[in-house]
Amino acid sequence: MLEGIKKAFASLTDKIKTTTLSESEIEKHVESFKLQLISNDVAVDVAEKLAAEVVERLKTIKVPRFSERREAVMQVLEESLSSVISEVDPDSSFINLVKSNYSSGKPTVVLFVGPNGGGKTTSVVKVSNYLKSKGLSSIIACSDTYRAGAIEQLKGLAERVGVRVVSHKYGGDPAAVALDAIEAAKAAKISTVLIDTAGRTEVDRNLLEEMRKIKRVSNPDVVIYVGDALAGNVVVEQVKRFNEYVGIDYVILAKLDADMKGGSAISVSYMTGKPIIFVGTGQGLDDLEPLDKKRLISTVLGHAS
Ligand SMILES: Nc1nc2c(ncn2[C@@H]2O[C@H](COP(=O)(O)OP(=O)(O)OP(=O)(O)O)[C@@H](O)[C@H]2O)c(=O)[nH]1
Ligand SMILES: [Mg+2]
Repeated sequence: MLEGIKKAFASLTDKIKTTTLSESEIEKHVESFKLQLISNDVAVDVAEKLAAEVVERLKTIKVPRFSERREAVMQVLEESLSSVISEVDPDSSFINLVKSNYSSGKPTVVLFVGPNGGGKTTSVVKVSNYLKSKGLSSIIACSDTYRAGAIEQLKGLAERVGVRVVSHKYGGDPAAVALDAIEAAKAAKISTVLIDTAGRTEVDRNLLEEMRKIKRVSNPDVVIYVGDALAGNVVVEQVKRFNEYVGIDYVILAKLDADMKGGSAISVSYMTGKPIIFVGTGQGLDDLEPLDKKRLISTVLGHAS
């Protein structure tokens, strides 16, 4: 996982940790570091910002001894990475919102959107499972009435975590399914309604209009974009477009476990202003984790705990 960017950071550290280098030597090494980041799907703006910060901060390091210099370099890289990644703690944001809505008698409505095959349906069920682990109930609306097999897939996954799915027929109105699920949640005092939707691309006008309609009708408290880490730079562009169309609050980056490069995890929050709330770390329904910024940075810098 994340081998590409790990390598970029490791080779930069190797080159600059041992001796005190001239400014032009540092700049040369950082330039090749920047290109390595870009080739591992780090957005160009983010790679440039990281490179500029690293150069700036390295100039201020004046420690002659090897071990101290290595530590100082690591700290520079850590701080630079930290300035571009933004996390949000699901427990203090999302879970707290669910709890406070519940205590005032209303369900929290969460709308999941994203491109085809990004990981929405799996992530919806994972989030339901996560809520369950916090003692919170949920119901899922199958608002993908479009793709063949979508209802059966969702029901099959939901059964594994014991959560109820509200569905209509294929070809039905996805917004009506969402409304039904919201009514069912109110009647049964269920704390959260998770709305799974059909995959769509940012160029498909009809499906984008439909997504807007689902949002208008269901009036969600939270909108989550689910994207595929393997899509790299494409994720950044898609989050921006989806945000323009429907407005999103958080990103779930699925399939991080399979991502050999790592650029989207580093770039997406900085480029879009939307924090990553969870990352998908496998196909199992427990494979969902809050983005732990410290751990991500440790992993990238190769001293994971
Ligand atoms: N390795 C890995 N696979 C994942 C992860 N999340 C989802 N997948 C797999 O990705 C594939 C697509 O996932 P879905 O949840 O069906 O994606 P979707 O966005 O609902 O797809 P559509 O409804 O067709 O748009 C499935 O085979 C999932 O098992 C993850 O975090 N890691
Ligand atoms: Mg789906």
